[in-house]
Amino acid sequence: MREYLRELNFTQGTVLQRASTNDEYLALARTVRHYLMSRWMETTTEYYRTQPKGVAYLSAEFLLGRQLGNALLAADLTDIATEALASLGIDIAELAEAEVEPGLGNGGLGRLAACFIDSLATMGVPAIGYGIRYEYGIFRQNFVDGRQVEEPDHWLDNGSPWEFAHPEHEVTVSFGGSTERYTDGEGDDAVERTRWTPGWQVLGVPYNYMVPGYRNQQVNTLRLWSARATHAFDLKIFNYGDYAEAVRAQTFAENISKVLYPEDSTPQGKELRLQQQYFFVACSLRDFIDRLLPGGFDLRRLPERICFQLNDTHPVIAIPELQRILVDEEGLDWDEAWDITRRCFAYTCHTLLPEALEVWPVELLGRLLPRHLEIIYRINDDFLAEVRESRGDDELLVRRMSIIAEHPQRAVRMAHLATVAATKVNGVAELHSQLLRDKVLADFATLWPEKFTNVTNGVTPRRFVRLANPGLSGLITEAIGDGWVTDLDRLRELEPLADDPEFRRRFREVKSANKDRLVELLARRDGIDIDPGTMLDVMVKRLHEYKRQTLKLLHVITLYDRLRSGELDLADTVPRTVVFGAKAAPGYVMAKEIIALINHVGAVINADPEISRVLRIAFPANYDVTVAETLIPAADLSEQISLAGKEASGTGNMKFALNGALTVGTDDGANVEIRQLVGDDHFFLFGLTEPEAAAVAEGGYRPSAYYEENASLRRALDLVARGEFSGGDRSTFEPVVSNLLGEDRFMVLADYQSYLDAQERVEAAYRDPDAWSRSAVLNVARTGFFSSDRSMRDYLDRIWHAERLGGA
Ligand code: 26W
Repeated sequence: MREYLRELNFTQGTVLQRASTNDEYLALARTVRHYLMSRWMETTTEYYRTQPKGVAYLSAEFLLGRQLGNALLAADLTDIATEALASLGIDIAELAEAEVEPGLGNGGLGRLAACFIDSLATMGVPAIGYGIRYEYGIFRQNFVDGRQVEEPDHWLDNGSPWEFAHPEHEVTVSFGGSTERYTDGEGDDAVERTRWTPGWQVLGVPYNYMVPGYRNQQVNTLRLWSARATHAFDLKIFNYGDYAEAVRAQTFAENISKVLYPEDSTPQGKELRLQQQYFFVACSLRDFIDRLLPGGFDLRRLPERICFQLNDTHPVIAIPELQRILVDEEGLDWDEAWDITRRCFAYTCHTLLPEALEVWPVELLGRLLPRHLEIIYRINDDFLAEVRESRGDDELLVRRMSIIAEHPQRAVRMAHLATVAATKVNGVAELHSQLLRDKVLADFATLWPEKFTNVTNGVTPRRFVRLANPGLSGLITEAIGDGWVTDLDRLRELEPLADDPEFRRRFREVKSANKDRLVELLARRDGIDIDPGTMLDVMVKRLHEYKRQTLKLLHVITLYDRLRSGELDLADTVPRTVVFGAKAAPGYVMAKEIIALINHVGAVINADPEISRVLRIAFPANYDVTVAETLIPAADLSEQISLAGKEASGTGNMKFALNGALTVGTDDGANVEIRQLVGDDHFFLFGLTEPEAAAVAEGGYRPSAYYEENASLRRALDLVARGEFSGGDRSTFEPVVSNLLGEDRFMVLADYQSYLDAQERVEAAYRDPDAWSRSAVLNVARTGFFSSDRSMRDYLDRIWHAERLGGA
């Protein structure tokens, strides 16, 4: 308390009586930060002193969510802080609302990185996260006439108490220019080398964030890079007297870390994005070599000290960068350097969609990073020679496997580069890893079967159960003690309690209180009115055609249609609230149309006085980590309905199951493993399997056939086509309808009937609250496997072979 007041007075420069909520928030954040500081320094010194093998998680995205609650929890200060503030008349919950979450990621991949660094700290693994400190994170979503409008995310505006800038540790990063061969040394010692003369440079300033382990005295570091203009550069121009040009140059440099690209799954091939990727990776490698290794360290031993984990292809340019450092700067010969480079990297693939695999046009890469392009060519030449040697002169195979694509333009396939270089390549769920081996990277898996492995994703139980669901956490702890927070397998001990009527009753009480919290949030935040007495049916994730929000919507429209026609009896229908949360990439036209359609359908249904008693749609704008934390614990039903073979893993699916929602889902991604663990009786499976979907596609899929044969599907689509949800205008949603009827790349129509049947089973099950809550409790008890702590153990065993210090 004394600490808090001191922060308020001396750092915030205000007094209790006049402090704003933001002042109060900042003061508390600084107090907690102060408390964690000595542990942070100790952890860092300990790593430096013992020089263990560690992990550097390279990721263009870290979707952290709010920091305060997590820091208080990790430091075990929540109760003390709550009481102390209460005695000053301050409501800690209100103060926590002042924090703007750092939205430095798009979705699953960025949130996964955040879960992983939490687990690494909690497990005492020597690890550092490296990424970009975007000045603007993921855009804020607004709806105007039901259509998505993007606004910039000024997350730094009110100050960011969790970061520590270290301009004195700036790193210089070079771009452009040209390369030349030269002879180094004389006579017998002479060797041919390459010199890169860059065209321009920028500085990277590191910002450190604490990553506190859960009550274990460990605090790891997340280091995010911010771009600055070089001093020399602008000084020179200033001296020429061109002030405006100097300022322009500065802006140009600082643009690199200005904004997170909101594209998810469809890389745009933009130059600035490649600049971002090389920028953060070059800073991170330099930083690791110069600052985390002792002076004079022999880089030939680098693989003994570090594994650089590549979070998708975004940081893959690190591979030629390390090779360049070893060959051009350290003077190692190519083969020795390549052997070292290969042993330092591992690659995680997060997708199955061919269009999500990044490629960089040779023209662009060569202009921005001429030396790296040469290195990539050499890597490719050596690699293709290896392929020819082991597989004979199969030119088709060579062309398929080449790091360089020739069509539609010459381009570097980053996934191939990563696969060739990495010690290990992993997918993010069993099915996904299998499909990587069998399809996406099949040629590589044939050549190097031992390179491929799986690590099923996980989520941190600290944020997504302990913090987000205090009610359920209390109930669990009362039953089995609090060891589950760092050992989630112990949730198994709850299994017998699923048969205890009293435990189930209390579980329902918790769920119902969580719904009340959500109702309150949606009313306050969005002015949305929902009934906590209804089944809460939730689909939250990025808007993408493969995730099939339209399938959910067709179900809703069918319910509406049947209720209206009297085919379904209002009095005998299980009341539901269908909640959507989804951002669309700003350039993804179809996704934005689907958002508009959801909102328009919602407006019509919610305005119907009769039907809205049993069916409502809620689509709060700007779904983010903060909303997820209130929404997920309140959910009854979790929608995981991607076309089988398209969702690499999903991680929302895990969060819902762990919070006692039942899943209606396809046999896709980690759904497969969830269903295996919870059992078929507690999971609503529907839809084509991956091999079935592949066979349908092979045989020539005709969506219109389903339309013609299925009357209720026809009625639902016709309602949209006739303008029922667009004030009679038939043109508004014509693109959505004709896409479904004409192409339907993700087989929404093929799975429609199966989905409807599954939803009937859902409804029947929900009518028996006691049986439903039994299933819900079993979902919690049986999904401890999905802790990101377990994911980290798998990475340690299968990929990193790093050591653990202390830790839980
Ligand atoms: C713009 C280029 C680009 C390409 C791909 C940006 C982002 C991506 C990612 C691979 C998209 C992504 O977030 N993938 C998701 O990763 C999650 C964590 O592993 C999985 O759970 C999701 O299934 C997968 O879609």
